Amino acid sequence: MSGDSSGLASLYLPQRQLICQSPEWQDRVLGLICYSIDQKYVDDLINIPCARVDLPVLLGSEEGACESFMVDTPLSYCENGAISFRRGENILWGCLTVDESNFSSESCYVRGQTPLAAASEFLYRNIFRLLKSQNLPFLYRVWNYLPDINAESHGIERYRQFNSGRENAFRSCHQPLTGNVPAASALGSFKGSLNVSFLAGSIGPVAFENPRQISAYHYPDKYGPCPPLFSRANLVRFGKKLVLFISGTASIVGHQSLHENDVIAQCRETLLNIETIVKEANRILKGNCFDAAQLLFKVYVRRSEDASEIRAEINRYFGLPVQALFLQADICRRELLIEIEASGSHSSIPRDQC
Ligand code: 3EB
Repeated sequence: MSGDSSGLASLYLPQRQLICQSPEWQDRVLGLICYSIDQKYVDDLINIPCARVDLPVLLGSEEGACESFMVDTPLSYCENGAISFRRGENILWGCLTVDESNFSSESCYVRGQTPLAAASEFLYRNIFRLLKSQNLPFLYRVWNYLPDINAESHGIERYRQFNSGRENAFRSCHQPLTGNVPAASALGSFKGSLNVSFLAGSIGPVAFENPRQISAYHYPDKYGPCPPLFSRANLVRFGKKLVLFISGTASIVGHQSLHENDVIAQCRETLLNIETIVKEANRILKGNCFDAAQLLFKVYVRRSEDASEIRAEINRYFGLPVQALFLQADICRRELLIEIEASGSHSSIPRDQC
């Protein structure tokens, strides 16, 4: 999505570039997701919501990096409880962290919830409450980072605990549980707290699915008692642009993980899933609005030593060097070694071409 002069644009920046941004940039940035960024680079970011996520940046110059979300409309900054956010007339970007240890009380256990499930429910309830009060009800895209995602506690994997807390919040806030659910990514971090960033707005998104995969919200219960609530992708109209958000995508066909222990085969399967989602977007829009090779990618790699081979495979697959940020993270199924998210934008005018 980089380089756009209008609408919503996303851009990756190495941490050292954060200190030399113009006042105009500071006025136009909705929010930042900062990966392994040194405190000194965020100290000067005043009134810019900034999610700090402890995932190592790979293949760069061994320094932190961030994703910045830019708009061309006036913004205001606010804090509401645990949430820091910036909003324009039709768009809002926010982030919050929640400390699980605040949810270890008797009352959670009485409700049959683990601390992580209770913290996840609290967090999502706060997001939905904010969106309602801001009159920007549609949640477009969520980035979920939780420590030790594959670890088991209280007899259940932590990712599954997160899923049950998320589902409770969706239910109690009267959100749909299928169909128009947000696009999302969910990754395991190595330290820190449960950390969620989100983009929301006033215009309803068009969520859609990947024909090669069962919708995550219909996964069978062998993957846990509550399914993950996200759509494979969505399309959002913003200003003159149409923005495509592709959720975290992995080597899953139907509901099954494929190519255990083969990171390159997993990478190819993931890219085929992404290409299929892009084709689906173009089919819905009745035009070749999006080209997979031109998207902005974020590549989560379980084993840092796989990163350069993965980068070579992605560039080979598309036949050109793509824009991508590589991060080390745990993926939500133990056998998965890679997850890739992507986004892009398209000038939505003239309407008849799209
Ligand atoms: C998958 O396809 C891989 O729980 O929000 C990808 C994106 C995944 C989002 C989530 C999980 C989530 O099931 C995992």
